[in-house]
This record gives sequence, structure tokens and C-alpha cells, in this order.
Amino acid sequence: RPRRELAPGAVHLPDWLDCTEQRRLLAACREWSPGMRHQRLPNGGVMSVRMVCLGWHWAPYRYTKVLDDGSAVLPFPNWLGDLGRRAVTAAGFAPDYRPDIALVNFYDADAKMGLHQDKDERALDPVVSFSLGDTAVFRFGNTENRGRPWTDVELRSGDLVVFGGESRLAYHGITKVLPGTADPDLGLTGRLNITLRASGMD
Ligand code: MD3
Ligand code: FE
Repeated sequence: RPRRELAPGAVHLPDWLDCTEQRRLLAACREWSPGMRHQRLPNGGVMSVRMVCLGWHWAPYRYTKVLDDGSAVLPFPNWLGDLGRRAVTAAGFAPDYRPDIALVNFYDADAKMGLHQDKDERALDPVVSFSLGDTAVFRFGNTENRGRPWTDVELRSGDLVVFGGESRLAYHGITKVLPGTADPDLGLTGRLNITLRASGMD
């Protein structure tokens, strides 16, 4: 199986999830989807992506155990931790990975995610990313600032990327979604990305 190193610590395994695993993950996302919200940012902006969290809720820019309306965050299922351990192991990282956060992002044809760093987790364990549905252009930058150098990589349905080591604090984002690129057999219009993280919190 191809294993592309985007940068030191950033490992891309195209088409890592087989068709059955993509369907199972999509079915789970559909169960979580009633909780999907456009996140409001402290600067007054609203994210174009719709998001639902498992385990811990990302209330920009910190993690909490309760949603903005006071209700409990959805549980992080054990099977998702198992999938995360298989993923980091396949990418060549230590198998002792214990993720306790999943962020599920839904992109319609117009959604984007600006360049940012993921630094709200106390632990620097790898971040695991799974993509489903339409292809997206993922921009992978540097650890210094939002500017160049960056590389643009297409992420397709079934792709796994693991970001650890030197890449864990790199700037990254989604510049566009390519509508209509998903396999019609999957039955998803748009794109889902599921990231797994270790909070480092109790
Ligand atoms: C590199 N999500 O949820 S996944 C995010 O496709 C996020 O929804 C994008 O960025 C998406 O924070 C990109 C790829 C990704 C995820 C986390 C990373 C790359 C990363 C953390 C550190 C470095
Ligand atoms: Fe991110």
C-alpha cells in the first residue's frame, strides 16, 4: 500500500478505509449528525463547516464536557479508539494511542477551513484524519506562520492522514471541496472529515 510522507511526521495513506469501513463510518456520522452546528467564533465569524464533537466539545478555543446549551457531549465510542490505534500503527507511529476526542466536520460544496494550528489539546499525540465523500484540497503549511511554504494535497474518500511529530503543530486547512467527486455508491453529497485526538485531560 502506498504511504506518502507529506512532511516529517505527516503520513498520507490513500484509500486506507475499504468500502465497507467507509460505509460503517458514514452510518455512524449520520447517527451523530443531529448535533452538527456551525461554530461561532469569538471574533464574530461563523465557520462554514458544520461540526459535531464526541468525547470533548470544542468550544473555540478550548475543550469542555458540555455543549453551549448545557447538554452533555456525545460519548467517544471504544470502536473509534480501536480504529485510531489501527490507523496510527499503519502510519508507523506507536500503537499505544488513546484518543478521547473526535471532531466530525461536514463540508458542503462551499465550505472551507482557513489555515490554523490545532493547539487546544494538552497532549501532542498524533491527530488521525479520515475523509469521506467529495474530494477536498488540503493545504499543509509550515509550523511558523500562515504563509508559504505549503503543499496542496487532494484528500479523497477513504484516505487516512496521521499528523504527529514535527507536523503536529503545522498550519493546515481546506481550501476547497470538489463537488460531485464522491463515488455515487457511497451516497454522500459533500464531504465528512473525522479527526481523532488525545486531549491529555481527565
Ligand atoms: C495537521 N480538519 O478539524 S483534516 C480540524 O479536513 C481540521 O476537516 C480538516 O483541520 C478537515 O482541525 C483537515 C487534516 C488535519 C487535521 C488535524 C491536524 C491536519 C492536521 C492537526 C495537526 C496538523
Ligand atoms: Fe485542524
